[in-house]
Amino acid sequence: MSRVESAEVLLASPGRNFVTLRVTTTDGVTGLGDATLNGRESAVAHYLRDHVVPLLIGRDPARIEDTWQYLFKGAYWRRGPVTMTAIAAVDTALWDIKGKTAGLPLYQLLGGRSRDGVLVYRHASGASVDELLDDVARLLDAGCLAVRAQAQVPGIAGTYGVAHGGRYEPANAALPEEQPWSTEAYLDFAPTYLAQVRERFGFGFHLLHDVHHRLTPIEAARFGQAVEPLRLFWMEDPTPADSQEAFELIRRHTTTPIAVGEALTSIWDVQHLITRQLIDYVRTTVVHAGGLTHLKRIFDLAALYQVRSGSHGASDLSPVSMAAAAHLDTAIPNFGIQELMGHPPEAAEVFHTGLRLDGGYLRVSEAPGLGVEYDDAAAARFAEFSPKYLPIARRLDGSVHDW
Ligand code: CS2
Ligand code: MG
Repeated sequence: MSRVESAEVLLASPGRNFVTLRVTTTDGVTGLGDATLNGRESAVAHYLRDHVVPLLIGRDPARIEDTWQYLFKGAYWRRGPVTMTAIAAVDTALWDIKGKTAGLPLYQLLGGRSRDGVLVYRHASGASVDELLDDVARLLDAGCLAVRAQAQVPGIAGTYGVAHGGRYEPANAALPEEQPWSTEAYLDFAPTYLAQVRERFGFGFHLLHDVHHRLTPIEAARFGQAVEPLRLFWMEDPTPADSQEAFELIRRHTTTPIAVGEALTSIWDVQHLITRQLIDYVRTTVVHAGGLTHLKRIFDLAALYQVRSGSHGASDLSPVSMAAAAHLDTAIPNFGIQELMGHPPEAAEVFHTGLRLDGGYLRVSEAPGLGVEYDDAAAARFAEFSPKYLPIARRLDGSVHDW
């Protein structure tokens, strides 16, 4: 019987930091899992090397559910991003191995195709409204069907999601950069530029916006009301989800759809949000919410309450995650939309994926498993790996705010 022979934690920085787990079986089959936790990469790398890899050696790679339970319940300490990212990496690698062993692309093992393509949304942003409008035009011209729009709030350097020099990478500093933030300025400004996007380009595409945890529930309710005529596909993370009940207040005031979950790591973190129908899209991901096994469990719960998936797909989720997400998105009945921020070009040298963007849809390859190859020679060219931090937001009075 096949056994896990080795598991390697691979660090590479092709344009940004990525942590990858590669599991190899005694039959010589390899599986890949993304283990990247933006700004805390080495914590997961150490967790895997010190506490998980030794437990994997000699295990039956086919026992995916059992391995998940073993790592989750066996840790005693529950949940949390480091643990759940480490478990996710193992889980994804084992699914990859199962697909390769069966000779089937992963979506086939997850129930088969529910759709031809995976609707994705791309990012448009600008340091000014004119720049944002040009960026939206660029994406719509390229055939994009869903666009997230973010513009710099005048005078507020801490505005989330604005690309500088054509690229947006949230974790880019050796120590956290501190940026000023004004909720008042954002609340006055954001609805006006979203309105300009609709005025210029109409309603024939999906428009999304990420609030990035910056508002209180009542502020979020006000924002949701203000943008109702613009018919957003969603407002994302309107308030931090540390309290799931907080969304009851927002829901009472606005019909703007809500998406939450990119920073949440387990089914229990979204249980109330889903079962009370406080959100419309759940943004948990393969890499941070315990892998395909656990994410499918979350999406199955969501399906009972007419909540759809809308997985996080920022550049800090590696191409391995994007491939795994696209397979799950292809298979589940209650798929909503998939974020596709894209990666620095160097990442494609290390991760060869068969993913294809076709107009506004992402299509998975028919290669067995995830369909991703890790190029060790290319990774060696990007071996320099140093900690990078996300910024920190401070209100104008100097106190720390949610970034
Ligand atoms: C985000 C991310 O893509 C998104 O919606 O909110 O940019 C997020 O800030 C990063 O993934 C944090 O690592
Ligand atoms: Mg977000």
